[in-house]
Amino acid sequence: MKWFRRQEKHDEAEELEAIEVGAAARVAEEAIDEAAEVEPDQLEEAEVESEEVFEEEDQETVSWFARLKKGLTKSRENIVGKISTLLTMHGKIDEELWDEMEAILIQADLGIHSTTRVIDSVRESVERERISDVEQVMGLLKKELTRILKTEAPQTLDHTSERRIYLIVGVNGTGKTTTIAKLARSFAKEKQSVLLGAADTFRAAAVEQLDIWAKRMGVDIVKHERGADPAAVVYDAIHAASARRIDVLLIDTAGRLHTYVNLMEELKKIKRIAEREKGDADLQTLLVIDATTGQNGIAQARLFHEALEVDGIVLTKLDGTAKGGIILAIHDELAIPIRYIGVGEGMDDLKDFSADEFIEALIGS
Ligand SMILES: Nc1nc2c(ncn2[C@@H]2O[C@H](COP(=O)(O)OP(=O)(O)O)[C@@H](O)[C@H]2O)c(=O)[nH]1
Ligand SMILES: [Mg+2]
Repeated sequence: MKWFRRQEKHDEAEELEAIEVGAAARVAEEAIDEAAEVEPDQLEEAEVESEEVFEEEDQETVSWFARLKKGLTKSRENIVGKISTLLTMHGKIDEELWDEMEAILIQADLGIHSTTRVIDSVRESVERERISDVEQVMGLLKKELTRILKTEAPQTLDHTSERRIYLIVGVNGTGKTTTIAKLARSFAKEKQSVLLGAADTFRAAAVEQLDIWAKRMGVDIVKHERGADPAAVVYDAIHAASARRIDVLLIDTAGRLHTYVNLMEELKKIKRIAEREKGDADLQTLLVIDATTGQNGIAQARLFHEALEVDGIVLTKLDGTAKGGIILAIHDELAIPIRYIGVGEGMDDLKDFSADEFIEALIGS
């Protein structure tokens, strides 16, 4: 990775760190200067990278489960590894064991609420079933984590609807554009027609980046010049998709504007236009959250959900964190279904979320 990209990631991480419910507006305002212009070499970099990703992908035959397992390595070591060691070392079920387990789950970002739920429930099973063998605790834990991750709502999006529009929203750097590319590729593989809408008109780089992906994937894109009204792009994209009877329209949006309030107002307007113009298409708003931002991602989700009524979450970069427990906190505290998870930068590193598969990859049997 080139230095400036490392730096950029670092800056983004710091910025995300700073976004909390009360501070969101101030942070977004401070961020404006950074967002203004694009370095020309940054675009070249993006192009080279896309090619690399494709070459890599062509050679990749690794199954999704293997990718998921590999992506969750850090979290597995941090959660399961530590708990296994604890169970072995401690050797008995007592108050201290629960306290230690609680500490492990909290530092893995499950959040206080889901941690308490998990521990209470495992304890209850232990008491009810009169379990004294510490080795059985892991099995109970796995069962409880799966239970929490399974909601009554269907975990996958309704792919049966004939025409779909996905509005992809989220803070900059979370992986919106990459997710769009990954989704476009997976839908195209299923022989569905795909159109991209470049409604992040705030940064020229954003349109360019999406344009590059569109070319690589051989899908069409609707774009306007930089600074254009994103709602107008959405309007045009929806009408183009409708006229051409396109199966899936994926709309990229900005993650940073002059003020946080501006961003939400713009996104609300985009959504209003999309609702009004969608015709017989099904509209879904997907919020992209970077798993490496931890509890902060939950604060972001609350803000976006409040403004936009998000239909589902795409949790990216699970491969980059040891705190994959965030997935439980999101699920438990927000009650917004997780639709897709990303475990790498490769084009095949995004899939429908399945609770069973996730827990199997994290804990195994
Ligand atoms: N490791 C990893 N990186 C990802 C994942 N998803 C996206 N990224 C990277 O995150 C960075 C920002 O992505 P981008 O799509 O430009 O974010 P946007 O600003 O929200 O559009 C890029 O370097 C992506 O390759 C993921 O699941 N895992
Ligand atoms: Mg983007």
